[in-house]
Amino acid sequence: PVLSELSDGVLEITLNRPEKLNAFDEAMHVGLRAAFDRANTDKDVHAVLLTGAGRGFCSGQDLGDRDPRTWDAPPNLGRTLDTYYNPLIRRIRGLDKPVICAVNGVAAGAGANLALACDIVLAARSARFIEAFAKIGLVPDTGGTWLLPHLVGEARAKALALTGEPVGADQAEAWGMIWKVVADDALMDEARALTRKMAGGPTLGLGLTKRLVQGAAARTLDAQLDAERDAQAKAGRSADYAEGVTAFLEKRKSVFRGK
Ligand code: LHQ
Repeated sequence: PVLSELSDGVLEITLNRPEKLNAFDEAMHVGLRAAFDRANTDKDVHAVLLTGAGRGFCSGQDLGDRDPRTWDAPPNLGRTLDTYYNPLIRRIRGLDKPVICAVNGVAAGAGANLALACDIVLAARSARFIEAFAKIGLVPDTGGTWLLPHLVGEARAKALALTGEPVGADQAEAWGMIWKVVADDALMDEARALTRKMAGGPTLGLGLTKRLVQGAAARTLDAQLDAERDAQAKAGRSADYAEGVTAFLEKRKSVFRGK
């Protein structure tokens, strides 16, 4: 239920259960985990593009997996989060390479928060984001209660989470919930071009940049200045820094090697 393909430094990962709008079942979790593990360990991967097959991006947990009409006792959803969703979000945020998300259609529940956890989110104009959890008596998970207030502020975060009202792609862009809306038929071309560009970038510096921005919320300005100093010291020793400056001085395009 997960396809992945490597070309030009880009690992393109496609959620592939289109008949269920790419709802998460166990096999999809296992496949997605394996794809992100490869993104982490394979030196040929310099950026990741995550998208969904068919008309949806991801509809969250497969609600058919646990049918309350047939269970003997309620399931332990905390364990499901510990086993599957939380490690997935940690993998994405902890990956020292850019993760671009192309939201091709509806992103609901854990599927919405999976998209929001990625580094750069593009969405088709027809896509929508739905914090569907309240409709079934659950709380937003998969990072939603942290990501939403950081992205759109507490007022919108609470209203979205409490009502489960859909947010269209244009609204999401206007609120700063995502990076950019793209016409439906241009989404994949634009997302691939952006991810290829990221893959051809100074990977070490980009990874350090991602970590700095993510870490900022938990630090004071003073501590962040120190973190920038430490990261810049590393970036300053990279081959790509020397190449970037040399290319500038030689008035040519830089050729980064990702280290
Ligand atoms: C689905 C699903 C789906 C199964 C569409 N499951 N089949 C974490 C820990 C552990 C457990 C609990 O949850 C979590 C986190 C979560 O993610 S909770 C939130 C789970 N997701 C939802 O509540 C969303 C449920 N889906 C919907 O509300 C709608 O399907 C949306 C708004 C996503 C799309 O609506 P439509 O565009 O009208 O499409 P549709 O409803 O007709 O869906 C197409 C098919 O996909 C349909 O199957 P069918 O056989 O009738 O054609 C749906 O049953 C199926 N599907 N989502 N999550």
